[in-house]
Amino acid sequence: MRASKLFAPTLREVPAEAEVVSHQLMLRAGMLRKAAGGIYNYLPLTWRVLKKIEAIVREEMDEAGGQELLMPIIQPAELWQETGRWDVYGDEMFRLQDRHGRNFCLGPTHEEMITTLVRSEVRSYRQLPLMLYQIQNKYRDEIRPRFGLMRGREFIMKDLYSFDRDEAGLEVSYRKMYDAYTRIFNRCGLKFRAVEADGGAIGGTGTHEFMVIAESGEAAIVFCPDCEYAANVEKAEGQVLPSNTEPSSQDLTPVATPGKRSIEEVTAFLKVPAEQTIKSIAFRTEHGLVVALARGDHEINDVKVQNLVGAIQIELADEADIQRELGSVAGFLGPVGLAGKCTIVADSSVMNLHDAVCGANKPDEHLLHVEPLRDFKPDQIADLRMVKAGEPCPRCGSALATARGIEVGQVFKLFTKYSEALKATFLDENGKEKPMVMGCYGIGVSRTMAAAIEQHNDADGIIWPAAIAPFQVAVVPINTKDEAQLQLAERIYGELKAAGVDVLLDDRNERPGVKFKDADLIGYPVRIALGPKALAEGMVEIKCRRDGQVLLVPQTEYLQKVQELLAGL
Ligand code: 9G3
Repeated sequence: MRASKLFAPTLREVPAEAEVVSHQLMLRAGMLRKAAGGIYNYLPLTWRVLKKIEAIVREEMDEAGGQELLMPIIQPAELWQETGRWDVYGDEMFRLQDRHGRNFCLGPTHEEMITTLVRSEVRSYRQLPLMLYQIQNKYRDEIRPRFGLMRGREFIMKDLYSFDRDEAGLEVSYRKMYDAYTRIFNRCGLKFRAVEADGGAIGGTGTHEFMVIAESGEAAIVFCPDCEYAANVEKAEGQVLPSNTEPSSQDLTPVATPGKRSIEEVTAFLKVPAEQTIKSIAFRTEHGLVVALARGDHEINDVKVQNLVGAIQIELADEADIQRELGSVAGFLGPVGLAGKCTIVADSSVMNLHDAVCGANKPDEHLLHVEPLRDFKPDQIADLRMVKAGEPCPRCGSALATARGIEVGQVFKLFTKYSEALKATFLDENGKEKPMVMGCYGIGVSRTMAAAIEQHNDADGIIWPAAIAPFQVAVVPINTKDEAQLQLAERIYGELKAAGVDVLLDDRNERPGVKFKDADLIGYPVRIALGPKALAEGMVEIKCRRDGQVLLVPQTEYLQKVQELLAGL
C-alpha cells in the first residue's frame, strides 16, 4: 500500500467527546468516523486490524474444534418469546417490524437462534459434542454508548456455542475454549487475566471473564499477586471478618443525631468507629424492597444482593419508597423494626457485631447498643460485600490487589438453561431423551482492538503489537524528490512485500517530520527510513516503535533484521 493512496484522514485536534485514549487516537489516526452514538465507520486501517484479530480468533476456534457458520442478525421475536426473554430485555434490545407488522430484533446475542437451529438438526448423542461459532455484528442499545469501540451499540463479536451430552462433556468444551482464549489474547500481544465472574441472569457457577488490564477499564477486578486467584469484584468472595466489639448488656437506646445521615457524619457525631455501625441500603426489585445490611466500613455489592434474592432487576430504592413502604427515613434507615415490611439480607460480617449503632427508622435518630439476633433477625445472611484491596486472598491468604479491566471475552457454562427452555434434546446411547448441555463463549473483536490501544500507546500515538498492526513496516524515503532515494524505497518496498511482510510505502511529498509523526501516531511496529546515508553508505535506518531503538543496518541485511524484530514485537 502507498501512503499517497491510503484513505486515513488524520486529525490534528480530537473532538472533546473522545474521553479515552483509544478513541482519541483512532480519531486522530484516521481510523474511525462516527455515524451515530456508538455506531462507527471502520476506516481501512481499522478494518485491517480487525481482520487480523479475526484471523487469530478463527485459527484458534477452528483448532479447538469449532465450526464457523453465520447466523442472521435480524431475529424473529418468536424465538425470544419461547425463552421468555423478549420481555426481560427492555430498551437495550433494538426492535423492528417487517412490512407485515411481524416483530424482530437485531441480535444482541444468539443463544435462542443457535439452540433452535441445533434442536431441529441434532437428534443423536453421536452428533455431540458440537461447537458452532460466528463472527458477526451485535446490537445492544446502550444507554450511554461511549469510549469509541469500547462500548458501542453495534460491535463485532465472535460467539461460539458448545453442545455436549453431559456436564463432563461441557467441562471439556469449556476448558478448550478457556485455553483457546488464553492463546488468542497472548497472540494479540495483550496483558490479560481470566477472572472468576458472576453468571448474571444466566446464573450457573462456571463463568470467567477475560480482562485486559488497563486504567480505563470499566470493570473492577481483584487479583492475588501470589496465586492464580482473580475475580470480577462483583463476584469476589468476601471473608467473614471478626469484629473487635464486646456484647453489651445495655438495652437498645435511641439517640438524637440531628441531620447526621452518612456513616462519616454519624461516627464523627457519636464518636464510634465505622466498624461498630450497621449500614442499611434499600433496593427495589421486582419482588419488592430489599434492605441490605453491612458493617459501616464495608461496601454492599448489589450484584451479590441481586443473586441472593434472585432478582432480575435491582436498583436503589428512593426516599419515597423508604417512606411509604418502610415507614422510615432515608439516612436513618436501620434493621430494627423492619421485620415483615421487606426482605432483610445481612452481610455475614454484620452478625459478628456487638453494641452496634444503626438508624432508628425515625428522623434524626439512631440506636445504640444494637445486638444482631437479639434486636433484629435478617431473612438471609451471606457474603454481600465488595471485596477491597488488602483483604486476604480466599485461596492463599495473601493480600489482594485491585486493578481495572476491559472485558474482552467471556466464557459461560449454560448447562441446560436454553436446551430445556427450547426443548433441544438428543437420544442418548440407551435411547433416553436428554437436554443438551451447553456453553457459550464470546470475544469482543472490536473491543479487543480498542483494548490493545489502551494498553499499548504513548504520547506519540499507538504502539501496535506486530501480530495485529495495520501494517508491520513503514518504508519512509526522506526526500521523495530525490529519484535515487525513491528508487531504493521502491526496491525495499517490493522486497518486503515479496517476503510476505505487510508493508506501507510513504511516497507522499511531505517533509520527513510529518511522515515520522504519522508513522508514530498510527503505530507501525517498524519504520525504515532511507536518507542520504542509505545511498552514500549503503545503510538503512530501522526504528522500533515500541522502544524507540534505532539501528543502522547494511542494505544487504535489513530484511533479516526486520523479520527478527517483528518476531519479537
Ligand atoms: C439481550 C440484550 C443484551 C444482552 C443479552 C440479551 C448480554 C444477553 C448475555 C450474553 C451471554 C453470552 C453469547 C456470547 C457470550 C456472552 N447482554 N447478554 O444475553 F437481549 Cl438486549 O450475551 N452470549
